[in-house]
Amino acid sequence: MPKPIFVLNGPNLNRLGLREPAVYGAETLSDIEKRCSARAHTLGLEVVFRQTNHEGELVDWIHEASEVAAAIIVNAGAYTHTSLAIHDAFRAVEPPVIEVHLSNIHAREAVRHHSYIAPVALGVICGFGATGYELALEAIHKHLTDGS
Ligand code: CA2
Repeated sequence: MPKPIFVLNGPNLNRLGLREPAVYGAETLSDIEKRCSARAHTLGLEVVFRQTNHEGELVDWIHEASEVAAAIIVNAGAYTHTSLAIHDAFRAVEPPVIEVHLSNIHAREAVRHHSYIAPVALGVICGFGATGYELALEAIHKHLTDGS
């Protein structure tokens, strides 16, 4: 059986669609999950889609993904900018990692410009809203298919 792509979401992303639509868009995380499942289906991929507000749970899921996933797409929310623990977890995994953000973190406050994940990721997609998750699936599909 082919390995799934883990799509991991961090803190507060369960609140998407409820506030700050100008920054993060109007779609809920459930809408984004549906878009990911549909896009994955067209690419012949399977997605495991999760969200947590807890740093340690995210670390546990990264460890789990390292055993069972073909790749990891991650929007770690604010932990992106703060978590050495998540950086260390990603350093130790074999599957390729793509970092996604709904907003363009580089056009926002300086504290959001640094990512602990970017140095251990294959690539970073930000600023395209929920479409970024689909772009990440396309990128990972191409990477897994031809190594690009
Ligand atoms: O742009 C992104 O995807 C972020 O990862 C979102 C995080 C933020 O801390 C990062 O700097 C960039 C925040 C997600 C919070 O989302 C909310 C949505 C609606 C209401 C409250 C929070």
